[in-house]
Amino acid sequence: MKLQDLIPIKYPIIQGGMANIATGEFAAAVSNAGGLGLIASGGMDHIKIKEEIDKCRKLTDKPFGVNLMLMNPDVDAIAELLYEEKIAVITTGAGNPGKYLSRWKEQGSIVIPVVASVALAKKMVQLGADAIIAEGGESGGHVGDMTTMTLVPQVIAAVDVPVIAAGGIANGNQMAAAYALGACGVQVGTCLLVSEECPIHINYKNALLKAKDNGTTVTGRSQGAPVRILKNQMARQYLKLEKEGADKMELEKITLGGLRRAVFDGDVTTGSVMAGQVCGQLDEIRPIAEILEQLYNDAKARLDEISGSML
Ligand code: TUI
Repeated sequence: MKLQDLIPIKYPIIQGGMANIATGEFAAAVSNAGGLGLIASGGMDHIKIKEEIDKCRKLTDKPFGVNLMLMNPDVDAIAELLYEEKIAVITTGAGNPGKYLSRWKEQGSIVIPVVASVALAKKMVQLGADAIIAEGGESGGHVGDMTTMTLVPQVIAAVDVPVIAAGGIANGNQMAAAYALGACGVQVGTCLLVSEECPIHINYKNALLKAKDNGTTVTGRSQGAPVRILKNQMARQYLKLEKEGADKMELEKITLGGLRRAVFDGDVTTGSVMAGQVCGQLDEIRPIAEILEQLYNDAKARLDEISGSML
């Protein structure tokens, strides 16, 4: 199945959630450029999210969605808001959205949970999910243990709904690889951070452009909440403390407000600079429309090229 048959979008490309970054304005820019833009709910309460939804509606007549971050303290009120607002597409992350699914389906939302395991994918489909985003640990932010290469085919084998691949996708060859694995679309985040329209501090963008292939690390494994971020002073200190067996309180002291510090203040030294492992591939700041068009065209060209050359 084509993702464009499930959601009327030009390119089969969904924007990743990206807490504190993906505002209504940013989501509208992604949707206007031909992808599926999403308003991220991480870091916002339901009142602020309602404002972002209103803004997005003013800025685009294309479909857009909201990503519900399930660790958000205001999660129940946000879930209800998404129902009331009849949000066209709802994606979720960092947890199990099972208890909200039937309510969202009542009013016709397309529900696409982001999962990092086969077990959660199966549960979500049993509860009525329309599609699944299978996200490998190459991605930025909160991550699971599996890689995209291993997770996507195993999720596809386990469920009978369309599967979208995420994690480690920022160019046409990687998008083509996702299709080779059987995915019907991709979710991308990190490559959109270096777009002209992305509302993060310029220091955040520059840190991404400077980062090399091994520029990220995963903090928080000891706390059961692994988060992929750029290596910086904070990340090194955090990993050292984790190694020494520091407790939750001590660790939280250095990460508290870290994402906001990076996004809004441009503090890329002690801030939490969430990014995926594709950061080493990024070398310029471009308009979203150009990023999406090239991703799509290059993936098509790559798939044409290999279909004639293999075996
Ligand atoms: O959710 C994401 N990525 C995110 S959320 C986020 S906001 C944040 N801020 C500070 C600290 C932590 C998070 C930044 N990036 N991706 C989707 C995703 N979901 N990855 C992994 C999972 C996941 C993990 C465990 C989903 C479910 C789960 O367990 C569910 C269960 O039932 O056990």
